[in-house]
Amino acid sequence: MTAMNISILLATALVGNIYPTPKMSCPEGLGEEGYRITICNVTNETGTTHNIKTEFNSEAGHFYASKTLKKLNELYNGDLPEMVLEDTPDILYRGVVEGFYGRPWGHAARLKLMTYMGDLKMNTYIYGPKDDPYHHARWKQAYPKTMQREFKELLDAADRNFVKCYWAIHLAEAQDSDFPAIIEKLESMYNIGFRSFAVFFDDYGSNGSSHHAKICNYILNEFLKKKGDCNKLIVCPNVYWGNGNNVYCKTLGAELDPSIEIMWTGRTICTDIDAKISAEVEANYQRSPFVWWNWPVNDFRRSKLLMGPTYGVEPYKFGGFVTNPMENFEASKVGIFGVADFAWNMHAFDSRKNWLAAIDRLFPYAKSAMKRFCDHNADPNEIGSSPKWGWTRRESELFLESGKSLEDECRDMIATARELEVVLPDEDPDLWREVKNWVAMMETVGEEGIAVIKGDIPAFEAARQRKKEIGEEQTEYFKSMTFQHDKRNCQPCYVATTVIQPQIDALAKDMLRSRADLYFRYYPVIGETVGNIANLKGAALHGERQNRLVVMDDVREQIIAKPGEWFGIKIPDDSAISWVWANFDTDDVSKGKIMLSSDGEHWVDSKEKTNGNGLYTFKVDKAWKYHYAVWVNTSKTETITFKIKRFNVDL
Ligand code: 14T
Repeated sequence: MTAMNISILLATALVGNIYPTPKMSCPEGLGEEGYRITICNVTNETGTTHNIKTEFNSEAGHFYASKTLKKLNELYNGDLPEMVLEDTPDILYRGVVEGFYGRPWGHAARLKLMTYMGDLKMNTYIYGPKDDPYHHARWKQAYPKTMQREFKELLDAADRNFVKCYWAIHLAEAQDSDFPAIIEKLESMYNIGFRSFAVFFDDYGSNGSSHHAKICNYILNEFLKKKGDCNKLIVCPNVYWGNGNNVYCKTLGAELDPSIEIMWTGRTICTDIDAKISAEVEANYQRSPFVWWNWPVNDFRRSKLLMGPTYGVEPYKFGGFVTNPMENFEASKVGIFGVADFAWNMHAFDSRKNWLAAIDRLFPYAKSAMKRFCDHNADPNEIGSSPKWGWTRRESELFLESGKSLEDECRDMIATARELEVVLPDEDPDLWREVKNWVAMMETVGEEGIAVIKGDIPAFEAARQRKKEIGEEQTEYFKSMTFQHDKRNCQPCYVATTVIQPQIDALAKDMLRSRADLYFRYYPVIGETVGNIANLKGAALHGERQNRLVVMDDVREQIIAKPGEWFGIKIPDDSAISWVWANFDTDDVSKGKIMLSSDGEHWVDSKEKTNGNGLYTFKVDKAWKYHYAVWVNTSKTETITFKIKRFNVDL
């Protein structure tokens, strides 16, 4: 057979069926990990013989060719068509960084991950869970014997799947005097069998980039080069987000040996990534960014599972691309599937197709149920929180596109949850252990929805009670863990917070309008705007609660305050103000005053001044039990005009 380009027909058959999506042809060559499969069919009286030739430049290429061939065989039921298929990855380092806070995955999960990564042609795993004391807090200590044994097994599994298994050491607090201890620890990891090393400096005390560069260059020259059989050193800097246009990043970029990779999470810590900022970072780092993508990690909001589609990264020539996943390993497979596909073939990446294919492949026993489940578990922003930590992900898209009524969807949520409650414990016990409270929550949200649609107050209250119990069970589970950071973020669990729950809440509020006692039980007013300024009224200005804050954010109206007019925030009697932050667009507000009160009748002058730029910020002694903080126009004659950038009080 003469070499030919794969036909459009064949391309259509493969795209969306084989993951990561093959390239079909590689005009620039196969590269290190690429492969070529040539199938030539000979038919005679006895039948058809498939002559299959595979070409590659490395054992990894061979491994990937065999993975694709296996899939082709499944797809065509053994009856392979003639083809020349060329395929090579876009990104050299593709994989997973176990870099989250909270309970580390554990050995069994990691072993499964190696096979999963091999299947998805990912080649890089970086071990660096924050709560492994031997990685961070007590890095100088050697691992206990059992963990050493587990690492050996993990390294074997990684080898079998052509995964480079990195061990990361967290050295944010290391000093020059620690150099011998660093080498000693790396030596012990080398002896266990590691040949790939990373150094992290994130989130803890910084000694500055020159010092960080010095440590890494030292490790490179005094350890890795001397060993001679290790992979590239990967570094996570202390400032790992932003465009790199700062002294820390530029110095690191200039002083770090050019062979060392520098990690980067995007413009912020959890974020979409566009090509423009990637190019800026490349210039400042003096090398292409190695992306540590904080998706689908949920350590900052453990109440939500992030199982929605992968999207939001613009193609770029990245040095590497690894996903930081959830502590829920099984649930993370959906996101890992997306990242694997993107990192292999960025331009062909189809977020929706990839997501649906991931669910079909991962959960063949409950395809449509799991689609609904993932659909409603996608956005990290729980009820009452704001997206300032963790960006917004689209949630409940399949529902929105379906044009179904809320009632129908609620019924399906109930039915789906009941199906999963029956199927998952047998079919996928590991997944079941991770998600069972979220499944129960989906059922209960459905029940709450049906109740409010019918105007059935007792059923609504029963659903609310059950939600509380499920949430408490999840909180207890988090509390029972023994890891350092698990204690910090013990949250309940939430489902469908972005699309479904707000619709239910709106109906519930309508239903409870004539029942003030119930209304305020389920929808307590946590902070409210008070005052007498004519154009500062209305529900839009009600203080929104964000954890311990009551906030008026980004009020758009121009406020016109005549002499004696005032506005501010009132919080309930059972709490007390501990901090006031009032930020205005003009310092004209300094002609007025911030006043405090416990009862709304007796007022004290806070005597606080602005910073000269329209910002008041000061601490309040909680013992005074102030429930009001307001700004008053105390001038006798002058009308003061301003906008509120933000006015918040801490409880
Ligand atoms: F090093 C990094 F690239 C990075 O992302 N570090 C941590 C990471 O371990 C964590 O999983 C991730 C998502 O929460 O974000 C970083 O951790 C932070 C960063 C913060 F600014 C945790 C809390 C913060 F306030």
